[in-house]
Amino acid sequence: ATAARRTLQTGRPPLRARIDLSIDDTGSLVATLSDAPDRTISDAQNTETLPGTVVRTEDDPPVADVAVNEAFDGLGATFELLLAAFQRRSVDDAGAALQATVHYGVDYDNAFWDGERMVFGDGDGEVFRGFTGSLSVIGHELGHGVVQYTAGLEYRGQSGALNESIADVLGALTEQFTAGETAESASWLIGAGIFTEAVQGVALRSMIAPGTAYDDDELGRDPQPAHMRDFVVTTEDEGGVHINSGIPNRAFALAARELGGFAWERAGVVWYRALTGPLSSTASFVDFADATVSAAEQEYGVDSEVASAVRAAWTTVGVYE
Ligand code: ASN
Ligand code: ZN
Repeated sequence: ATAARRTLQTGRPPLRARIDLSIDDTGSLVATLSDAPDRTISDAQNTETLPGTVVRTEDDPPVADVAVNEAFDGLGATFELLLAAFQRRSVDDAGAALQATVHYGVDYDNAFWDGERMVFGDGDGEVFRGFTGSLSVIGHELGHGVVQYTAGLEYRGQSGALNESIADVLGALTEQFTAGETAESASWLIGAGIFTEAVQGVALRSMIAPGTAYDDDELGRDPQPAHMRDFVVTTEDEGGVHINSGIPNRAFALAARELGGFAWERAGVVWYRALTGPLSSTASFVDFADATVSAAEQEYGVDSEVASAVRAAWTTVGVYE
């Protein structure tokens, strides 16, 4: 006997679907239809011209170029996290195709979201290896896409630091989801392994211990604060968006560790609800903290351990007194 079943995690028809076949308890063949990513990877061939030449699309097998496959797999991992944890269908929640360009520029020491696609440099080989080598970096860049389609947090000052922090949260969750790591066992590092051996440092940032990711002759000390008393007022970096993100990053990691288990299940859901709820594009840290507390109370109850862990985390980092 055969049975065809349609189980969509979102309850909506898929834009692009895959079919998984399995045998259920009664011996029936079950066909499960689920949402699937639609990825296109292009190669800028060390120019700064976007998008570059298409080198791998969704149904293509792996190619010889490692960066292409890392980008492809990283986009897939981020897509799976968004779907499994938040029932979100791609960056726009409408099944948008995922686009990335690799080998951008010459010795280019960064990766970015340009409003439409993820773009990855190869690194200079002295300080940085290629930027596709870290799943948390890929998840971070796609995370900027999610923020763009949701709260649209303005990229300066506290709202910019929240934009950066939410990108880090989605990057860390992508890595943890893919590796099956719990909040306790996870490293909470963003960009582990993208520094060369010449650098004294483990990663770009540490969410659980901001300010400790590197201490290097060339790069200097990791400038991220871990508490509001050390909030950095600066005109650089759009008002320190990559610096002050340490404060909300630590709040997330602390709440997730306090709750235990998989971070995307409770802390992640709370942060995602806050991001997708009625949040201003110019939200401050306190505004976002309030949004997470409201989300936790609505989802789990006013007296729930989730709501109290979220309140406690914002208090520990000094956003709440
Ligand atoms: N890698 C950086 C980021 O995604 C690039 C930038 O500063 N926009 O935040
Ligand atoms: Zn970013």
